[in-house]
Amino acid sequence: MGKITIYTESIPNMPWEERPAGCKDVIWRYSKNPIIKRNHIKRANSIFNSAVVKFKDRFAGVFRVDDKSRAMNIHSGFSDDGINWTLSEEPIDFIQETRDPLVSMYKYDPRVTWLEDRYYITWCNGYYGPTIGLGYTFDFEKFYQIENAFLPYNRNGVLFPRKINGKYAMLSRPSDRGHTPFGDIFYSESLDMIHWGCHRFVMSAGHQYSSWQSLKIGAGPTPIETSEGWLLIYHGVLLSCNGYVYSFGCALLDNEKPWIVKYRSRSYLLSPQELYECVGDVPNVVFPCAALCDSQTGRIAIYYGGADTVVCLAFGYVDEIIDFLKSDGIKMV
Ligand code: BMA
Repeated sequence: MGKITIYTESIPNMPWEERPAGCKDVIWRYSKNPIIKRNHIKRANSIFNSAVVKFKDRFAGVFRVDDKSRAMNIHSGFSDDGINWTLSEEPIDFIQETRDPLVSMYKYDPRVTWLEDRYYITWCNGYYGPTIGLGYTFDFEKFYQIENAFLPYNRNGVLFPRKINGKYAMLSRPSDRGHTPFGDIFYSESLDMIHWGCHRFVMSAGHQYSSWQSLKIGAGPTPIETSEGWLLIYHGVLLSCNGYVYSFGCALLDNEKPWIVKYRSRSYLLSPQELYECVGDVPNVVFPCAALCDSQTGRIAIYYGGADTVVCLAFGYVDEIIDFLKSDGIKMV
């Protein structure tokens, strides 16, 4: 494969650890996982599925914190190195920029995307059922909430980091009220970040692809643009006799028509195997919500939740992930 170009910024100080000797996997875990334990702040029952971005010459993020009353909310956080985090003790108090006050019964599974001039946050927002909440911040101090993108029920809303064909673009996963036993990824467009339409089917779950993604799938981190297409990391769920198993893999989407899938994983990139992924409030879950990528070296650091309890890190190289997709993955077009 020729050298691929990655259309993101360079983050020379992003967290990194070389592939361990003898490891043949495409991505590998950080040796000091988990980076955030469940009791990292006083009120937390668990801290997991969280989103991290470069912020000035440091890092900032939005973290899923389920508190000791088991309320689900999101908190801001800062870090010098992307590994050691200081999290706000209080949930984010959004300034409402909606037409009238918008009830938010819970918030979870945030994603953060730098787009044009600000950091947008999408999350699963409780509005008479789960849907996609939207907000933004310039500084991770003040946060503004705008209208929900969709009607309930929807989850796993992830923005693309640039307009595509002149429109904001989002992936999401229509679902239902509960622990949805189905789920495919769709694409939607908006001129103003408020009204979303032109919905297009992107990809479905199914045994025909492979078992780890047979029950449902959902977009993970903000897609990473490369000369080969958008690199999308997504989670997939297998229903075993012991319940759901969450792994993650990747896909390549067409640059200008991202509803066209070029390749998708046959084998997963990561599945729950370490203790902190197999044991926790929900066993057997790895759930990615963010990735940092250095365009110069092609290094990627994937932030994922372990067992709905802790925050973890895994590393890899974008060109190796794309090679893996092309050699082991399923060619879709
Ligand atoms: C999904 C979401 C995730 C969670 C996963 C496993 O439906 O609720 O937040 O990590 O289930 O429990």
